[in-house]
Amino acid sequence: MSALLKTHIAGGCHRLWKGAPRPIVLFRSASVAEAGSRSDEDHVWEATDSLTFSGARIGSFFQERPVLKNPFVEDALLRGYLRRHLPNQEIFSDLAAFGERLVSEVDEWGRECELNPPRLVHFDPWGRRVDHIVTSSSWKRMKDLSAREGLVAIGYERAFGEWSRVYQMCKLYLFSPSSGLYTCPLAMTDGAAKVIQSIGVSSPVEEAYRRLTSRQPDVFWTSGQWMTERRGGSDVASGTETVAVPQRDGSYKLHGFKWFTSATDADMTLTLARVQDGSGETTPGSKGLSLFYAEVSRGQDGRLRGLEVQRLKDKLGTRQMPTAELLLDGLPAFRLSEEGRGVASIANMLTITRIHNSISAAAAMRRVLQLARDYAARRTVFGKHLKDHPLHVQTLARMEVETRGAFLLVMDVCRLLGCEENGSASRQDSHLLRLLTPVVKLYTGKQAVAVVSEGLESFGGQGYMEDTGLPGILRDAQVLSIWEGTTNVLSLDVLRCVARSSGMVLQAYFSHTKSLLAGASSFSSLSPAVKAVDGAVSDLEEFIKVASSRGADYMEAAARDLAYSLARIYTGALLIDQACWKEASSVDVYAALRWCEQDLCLVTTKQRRGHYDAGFPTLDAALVFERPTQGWRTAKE
Ligand code: UCC
Repeated sequence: MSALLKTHIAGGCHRLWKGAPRPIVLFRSASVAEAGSRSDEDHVWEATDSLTFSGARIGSFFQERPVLKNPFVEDALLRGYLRRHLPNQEIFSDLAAFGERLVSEVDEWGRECELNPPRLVHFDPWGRRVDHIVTSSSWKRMKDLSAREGLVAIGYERAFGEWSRVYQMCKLYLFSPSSGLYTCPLAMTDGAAKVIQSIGVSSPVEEAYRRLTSRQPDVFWTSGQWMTERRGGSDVASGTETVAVPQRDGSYKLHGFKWFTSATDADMTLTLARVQDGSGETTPGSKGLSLFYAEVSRGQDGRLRGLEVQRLKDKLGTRQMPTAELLLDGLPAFRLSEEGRGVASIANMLTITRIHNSISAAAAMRRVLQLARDYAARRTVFGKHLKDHPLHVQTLARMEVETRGAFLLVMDVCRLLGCEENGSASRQDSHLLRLLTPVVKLYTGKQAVAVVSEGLESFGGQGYMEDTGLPGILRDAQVLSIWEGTTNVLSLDVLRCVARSSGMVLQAYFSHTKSLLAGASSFSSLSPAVKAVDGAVSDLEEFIKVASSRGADYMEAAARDLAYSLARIYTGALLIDQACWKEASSVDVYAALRWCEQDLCLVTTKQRRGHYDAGFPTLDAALVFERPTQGWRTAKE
């Protein structure tokens, strides 16, 4: 044994010596020898300070970290898109300067928000209930920055007409990955301003509107959106228990429990409740819901008026931002909608927050790619930089195609929103906006998780280390497919808007997609992509024809695949259209070709395999809920 150990130690030292730049002098450890606890052959060696792995020295190689560069300057597609649609020097200068500030200052604040998450102080030192949500100084700085940079205001000032939304969302796209999730309160703030605008900017929300859309930090307010209750967040119609008790002055007091309220440090909120009649009864279902406006304020005793913060949520990600359970205990509120029109009235907010969600999804993909790209030029492995390994670059290229597709899809929805708000939208545009809003949200949410996860892998083990800041991108991405409507709920929303419009939204979809393809007919380099999208459009039209005669269950079984097909086909057409632009590069063409290689019309593929036929739900259920066969029972069974 001792002989073996000796050989092993000597061998180990020999390897180190060989690798070290200078000869190493080895000597026997005096302390061990003197203690006499080991035989003479049990040598323990110490090294002189020329050995690089000794004492506090941990070797001389340190991997360079990925460096964040100006995200506007670095983003070829974003710049190309703006040059094509919004070639305005003022906007370019603003975005370039903002990008610089993000790198030099704001990104660090975002990290600080993550490292110093909000906490809830229930009581003051003397035992009085205060329910104070303590946030970091960086979180507060984000609010000032958002006001000054006009991150909500740009959409309402409309200085660039129908392109104002695109400008605003491009700025948010740059901001999002550095914002420490401040984009969440901004999404709801934007949504609340939109709801107020659509209902009419008048008392009692005139002042709120002015504040939500202000560029002055001391005036600017953020809004919450309190929808989810304990029964769940998807089926709002049956899940909402909150009641609104009418007051003599025409206002209401709200009583209920909100289970998820995000960015709960907001100044005001929009929420849903059921108005109680004279005998204390309420109307169940969607028809009983009305929309309310409430300010978050404190009484002279320092307590929140009509509100208690029960606890902060312990979440997988988005920890930078307070999410709370709230007891509404007589919260003073004003009814904004007609009675029973709550869901329809808050729908405008959902449209805006779902678009913000998609922006954050595309932005997360872009951020991880920018870092991975930088890292690929720094990290050497198997004798060369990562960027010189074709397999690594192939993986990044596939992520890039997804990211480009997501960007163009979400920007097109922003374009449509801008047109609608500017009064320049055709009926076709409005139909498209309604259909594509759930589609872009559900599709980009899923893409973000996949691309960001792949992105983390491109950093090897470092991508899994919390203190690199990289895992946080993945944790935060996971929420994008959950809040604001899960993938399945939004797939059903697609069906709902098809039915409510008697198919008009689909007509608009087919018509616009075909018009995008028509512009590409003379580009031979794009012909495989055009052919693929063209074929997928025909398949989808055929699917709709067949499926509409098969009943609601059939359509519901196909809903998710239908939504994915709508996203892939439309995005393919957008990539082709971008590649036809006179200043497009060969890279734009390549991206379009790559995108269109995938199964664009997934719903037809699955239909051909009978996935939506009557027997399949039973088979799926059998697969999911299969019980082990009996036999060899344990004593407890
Ligand atoms: O609150 C949450 C977290 C907050 C954080 C947000 C930050 C995001 C920032 C991202 C950036 C980082 S999570 C809350 C999540 N919950 C939801 O999103 C709700 C999900 N469920 C749905 O979307 C459902 O489809 C419901 C609740 C809308 C279904 O309700 P109903 O009552 O069954 O709806 P109906 O009967 O289908 O529609 C009622 C009315 C109709 O209008 P009318 O009566 O005029 O025909 C519909 O056309 O509402 C209209 N409507 C819509 N309009 C319903 N959905 C929409 C829509 N999407 N767009 C336009």
